[in-house]
Amino acid sequence: MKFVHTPYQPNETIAAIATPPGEGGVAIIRITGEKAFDVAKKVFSRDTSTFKSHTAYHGYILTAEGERVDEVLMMFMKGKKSYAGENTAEIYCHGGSLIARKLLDIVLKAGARQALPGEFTFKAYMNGKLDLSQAEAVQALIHAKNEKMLVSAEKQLEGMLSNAILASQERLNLIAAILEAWVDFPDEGLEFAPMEKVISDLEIEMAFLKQLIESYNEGKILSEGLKIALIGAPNVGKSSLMNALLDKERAIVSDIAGTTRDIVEDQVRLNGLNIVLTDTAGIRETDEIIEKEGIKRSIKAFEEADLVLLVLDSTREVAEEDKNLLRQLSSKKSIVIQNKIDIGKELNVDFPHVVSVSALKKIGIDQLKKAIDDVVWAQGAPSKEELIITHVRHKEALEEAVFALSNVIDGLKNGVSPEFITFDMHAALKALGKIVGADITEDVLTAIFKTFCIGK
Ligand SMILES: Nc1nc2c(ncn2[C@@H]2O[C@H](COP(=O)(O)OP(=O)(O)OP(=O)(O)O)[C@@H](O)[C@H]2O)c(=O)[nH]1
Ligand SMILES: [Mg+2]
Repeated sequence: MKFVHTPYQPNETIAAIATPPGEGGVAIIRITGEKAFDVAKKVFSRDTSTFKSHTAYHGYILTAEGERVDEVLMMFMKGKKSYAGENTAEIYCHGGSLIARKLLDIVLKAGARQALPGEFTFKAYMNGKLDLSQAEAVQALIHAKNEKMLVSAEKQLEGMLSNAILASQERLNLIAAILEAWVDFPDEGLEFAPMEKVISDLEIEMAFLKQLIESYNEGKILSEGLKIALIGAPNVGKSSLMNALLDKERAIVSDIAGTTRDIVEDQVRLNGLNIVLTDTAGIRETDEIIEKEGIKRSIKAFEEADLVLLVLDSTREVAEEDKNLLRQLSSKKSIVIQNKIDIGKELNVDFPHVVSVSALKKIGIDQLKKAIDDVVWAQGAPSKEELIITHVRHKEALEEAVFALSNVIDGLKNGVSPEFITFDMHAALKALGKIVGADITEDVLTAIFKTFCIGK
């Protein structure tokens, strides 16, 4: 593979501060590449020629003029036995951002290039330490904001997804070989395997891939979080509930119907998930031009939400406008909330998830949080053993594979010429290969690695 157009050049020696910016106990400067040890030798106060791999040596970093800049530990990691899978030198220096920056400049002057975002991981990928899905897992691991995402990223890093994909490819390869035989030996081909068996094997494989695609519903919630919209008629207490869930006075509350005119958004962590909460304008018939626009936005928020909280006022009967909204809910994950339960009474609503709360008195808020969890994980929260995909790139590759396999099956059932069938079979295999990084274009690679932080 050549990398003419991407800024990631696998043969170059690169360096970066591998620790986060700011002050800390230690900072690490990582240098990797063919010339890593030469660069390290130039900047270190000791003779490095006898350095053993994976052993720390004490010394000083010197400027080109021989001036001591910092007292450090230096470690060499030879060959494959490093994160990037190539010669690596690491300098452990004092953890101020200025000092680390200064040392990095010295290292760069000694012959290394500043590493690009994710370039160490890119090298690990190029040097066969990780496949692409594992490289993506490194990124997911760093950014994991909840326990479940962490577990899922760890499994992906261990290669659980890669292994599942490779195993599927292996099974499909066997079928592909049979189909090839049909092309090469059309007369005797059917002796290799009966058509029904080939089709049923393909169907089993397709079901497996579809199940992985399905798992993205959960994977997306873990990796990206959840959008929750508070919807309802005016004055039912949506803004009050927003504030209760956020535990701060974020949205304006008043007893005037039509207080909230625009969308109010804020983030909160609920049950270990990142949630974007959206408060909306109360929905009713109106000729008032600003309110009309607000209601338009409410409807948009409703449509975009992953979960809808429909708020009712328990001090009054369910009105026609409430009923209208209730009817819309069937298309969404949703919970009906009977608010103002401190002064109201339970309404007669027929809905799977109904929770009574008082946003004002903060009654029932924990039950609501629990109900949110139940609805989000209606099919069960992902268990530790379950393989779930959390990258949209993987989902799209799987969909491509399923599409190609369905063409293969259709082709077989309809007696399409074997050449076309094998073409689709290869397309399916190729699509799966994208997940682990086979046949990946430079653009895709660059797009993946540039989202990483510098120094990883
Ligand atoms: N007693 C009681 N009053 C509440 C409760 N929740 C809200 N209210 C009151 O109901 C009125 C309306 O509350 P808001 O939160 O502004 O209602 P809203 O649904 O955002 O209204 P709009 O923005 O106009 O659509 C305010 O006077 C609140 O204090 C509750 O649980 N109990
Ligand atoms: Mg409001």
